[in-house]
Amino acid sequence: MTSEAMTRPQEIEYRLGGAPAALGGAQDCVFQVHYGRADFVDVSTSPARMGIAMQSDGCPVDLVENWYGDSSAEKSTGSILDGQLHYIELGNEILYFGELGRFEDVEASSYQSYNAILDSLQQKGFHTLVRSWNFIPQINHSPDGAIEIYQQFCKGRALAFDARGIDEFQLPAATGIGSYATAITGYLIASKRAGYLHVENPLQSPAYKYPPKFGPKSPSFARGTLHLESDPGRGRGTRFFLSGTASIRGAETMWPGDVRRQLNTLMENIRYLISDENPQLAQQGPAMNLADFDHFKVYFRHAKDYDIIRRLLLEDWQIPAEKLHFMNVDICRSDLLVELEGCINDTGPVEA
Ligand code: 3EB
Repeated sequence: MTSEAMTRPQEIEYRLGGAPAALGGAQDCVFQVHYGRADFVDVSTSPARMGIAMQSDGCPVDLVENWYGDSSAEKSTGSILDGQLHYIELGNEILYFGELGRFEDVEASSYQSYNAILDSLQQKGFHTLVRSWNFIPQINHSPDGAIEIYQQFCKGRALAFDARGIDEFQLPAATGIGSYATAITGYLIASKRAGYLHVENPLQSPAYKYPPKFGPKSPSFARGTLHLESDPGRGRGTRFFLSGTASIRGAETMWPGDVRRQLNTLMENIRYLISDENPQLAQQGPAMNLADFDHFKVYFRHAKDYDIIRRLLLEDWQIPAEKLHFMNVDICRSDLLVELEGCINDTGPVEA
């Protein structure tokens, strides 16, 4: 057996909703994402599984992400758009996964996928978009004379939100990042529950207000989404989904070509976003800090930058090695070298 075959995948956990396991709420794993070599969808297994091709030639990726939900919640599954997208509905929570766009006609196909998801959510009564992940192959490529693939995707996605009358304050936390697949894939969660707050960062322009030089339609996402659990039977804790965060101040990329300074700037962005200095968070539950994160995913453009990024995160930012998960992929602006996202599963009780 090769040493690679003996290595076990790293694992991370997310909750669709419901009480944290620590409070004794029974939880089932209903969905798994396998970050590694290949793109695939398998709805015949339990949990349903999806693979995302995030492994470059130089940087192995073997990460399993487990999504948990209340065992007692009623479950129903199905698909939309002729099986292009699947959903798992679990009481007040829902998760969609599959193809979010095709490579032939990125804008139209992304519009179609998002439109189908938003239509399905509306029919089922899910009013709150919580978090989405969008994996976009050849993200910086401009087909002859056209805008970049990422900008085409952003346009299709934004038009779908516009068409449904979803305003900017309802946009979820998100990631939009490169991949090695042949289609745009991803997953998205939504909820019927109250207590979700989409958060912006005063250090950064809201992405949905980026000027047109970054693309004809701005990216549709919030910097983070906080959930304040107010139902005493469900734990009174908070969860925080951090969007992909890069070295952007205002709307501009800071420190092109300098990966150390980009990492420092993006970490300052995260620290400020989650701090009580952020006016949106000052009155919302317990203070959060970097040590509360359960994991970070670290996307980096150049394989050669892995060592320096890892060392800075461990030494300067004191992030424990086991919380870090690295993927060598392209990032939505060609001058961005590194981007981080993460999740806080439970910051502890909300003050009464
Ligand atoms: C940025 O701040 C970096 O298009 O869904 C981060 C998170 C980024 C989400 C998306 C893009 C997206 O603009 C890029």
